[in-house]
Amino acid sequence: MDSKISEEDLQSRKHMDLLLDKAKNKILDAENVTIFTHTDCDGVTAGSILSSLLDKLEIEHTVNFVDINEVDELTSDTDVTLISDLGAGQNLTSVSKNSTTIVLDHHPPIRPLNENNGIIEINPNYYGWDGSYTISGGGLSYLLAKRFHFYDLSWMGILSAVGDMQNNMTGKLRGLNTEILKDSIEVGNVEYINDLLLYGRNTRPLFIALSYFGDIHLPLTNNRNECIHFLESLNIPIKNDTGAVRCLCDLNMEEKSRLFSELLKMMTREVPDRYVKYVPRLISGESYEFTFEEEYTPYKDASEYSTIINACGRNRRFDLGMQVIKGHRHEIRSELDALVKQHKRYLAQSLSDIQEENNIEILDNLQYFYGEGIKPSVVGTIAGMLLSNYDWQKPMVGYTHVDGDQQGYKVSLRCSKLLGYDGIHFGNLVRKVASKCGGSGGGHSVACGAYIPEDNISDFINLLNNSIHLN
Ligand SMILES: [Mn+2]
Repeated sequence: MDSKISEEDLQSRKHMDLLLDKAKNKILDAENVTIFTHTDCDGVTAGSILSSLLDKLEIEHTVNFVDINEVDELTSDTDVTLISDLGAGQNLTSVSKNSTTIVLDHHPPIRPLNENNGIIEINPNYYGWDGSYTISGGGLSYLLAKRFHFYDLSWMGILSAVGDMQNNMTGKLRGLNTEILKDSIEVGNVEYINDLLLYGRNTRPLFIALSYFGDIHLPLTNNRNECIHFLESLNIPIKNDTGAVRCLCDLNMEEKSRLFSELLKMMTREVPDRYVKYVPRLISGESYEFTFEEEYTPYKDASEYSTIINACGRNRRFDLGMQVIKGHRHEIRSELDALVKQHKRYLAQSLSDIQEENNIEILDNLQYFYGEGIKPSVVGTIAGMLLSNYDWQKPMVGYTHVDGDQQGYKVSLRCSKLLGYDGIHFGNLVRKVASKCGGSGGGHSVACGAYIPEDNISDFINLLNNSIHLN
C-alpha cells in the first residue's frame, strides 16, 4: 500500500471533508431522503452504503437505480437527494429544483467546483485525482459514512472499487482507495494478499480456473485436461487429502510461486517481445478478502463477490444485490441462487450461439460481432469471454440493439490488458469515435462501451477500425 501523501493532496482531502461535512449536516436536518444510484456493481454498492447509513440514522429513504440517460429527467421532493456513481456529467436542474442535492460521483464533472448552483458535489477529479482508479462511487459514499464514524461500512467501499475494476491495470488499489482499505483492515473486515490473478480463488477448482486464465491464448486456454497435466507436472495436487478438488485458496505459498514461475514462462513464450515486461502484472496482484465471510463461497473474495452483484444488476434485480450487501442474504437465498444460475446459463448459451454461427468478423485492427438478441447489459461480458478464443492482439467489439423497441445499438469493447499497458486508451478513443457518429461512449482503457444511432453502426465500426493504431 502506497501511503505517501503530498501537502497539496492533504489540503485537497481536507477540502473534500469540508464538503462531506456540509452534506452530513444536510442529511442530519432531513426528514426524508431520495437516493439515485447507478445500475452497475459500483452503483448498487454505493446505494447499499448510503441506505445502510440512513438506516443507522433512522432516516426514511428510498433507493432508486437509474441509467445514465435517465438522470436528466429525475425529480425529487424529499428534503435531500443523494446521487451516487453518476450525476457529475449530467444536467441536474430538474432534480435539484425542490431538493438539496448531493452528488457522490467519480466520473468527469461538467460543473466547475464552487459553481454548482447549490449542488454539493464530491468528486475526486476536482483535485486532480483520476476517478477511474483513485476512488469509486461506492468509495465516495463510504467517505460520507465515515464522517458519521461508520467505519464498519468500509468493506463495501472495497467491494465497489473492485467491482469498478479500479485495481485492474496495476493489480492493486490506489489513491483514496488505500485510505478505505486501511479503514477496513483496521476494523478487521478486510485482508489483502498478493496472489495469482486467477478468477475464482474460493469457488473454482484450480484446473478450471487455469483453463479460463488471462485474456491471451495459452496452451491451457479452454483445455481442462491440459491444465490437469500442467498441475501434475508442477507437483501440485488436484485434490486435497479429503478428496475435495482444490481451489487457488488451498495452495500454499511455495506451490503458488511454482505456479507463478511456470505461468510466467508460458506467457512469455506466447506474447511478442515488447509485451514481455508486462507479463508479471497479468499473473499476480493484490486480492481482497472479507474476513467475516465463509471460505469457499463467492462472497469471500471481492472480485467474485462483485460478479454476484453484477449478475443482479444485469438482470435488473438491483434489490437482490442490495439485500446481499446489506446482510439480508438469508431471506433471498433461493431467489438469488436461481438468478445467478440462470445468468451463467444465459452467458454460456449466448457465447456458444455466437461461436457456432461463426459471427466474428475480423478487420485489420479489430474484430467484431453482432450479438443479435443478446441483452445489451451482457454484450461486454460476452466480448471479454470471446477474446481468448480469437486474436487477443486486437480488441473484440460486440454490439446489440438497446433494450425495448428503441432504435440504436449498445456497443462494448474488451481487449487484453497488454494493449492498455502499451498505451492505448480505448475508452477515450471510443468516446471520440462515438461522438463523430452521433452517439456517446467512454470507459476504461481496456473495457468500454458506446451508444450508437441505428443507421451509423457500420460507420462507427469502420471509423474505429481506422482510428486504432496497433504497434
Ligand atoms: Mn463507478
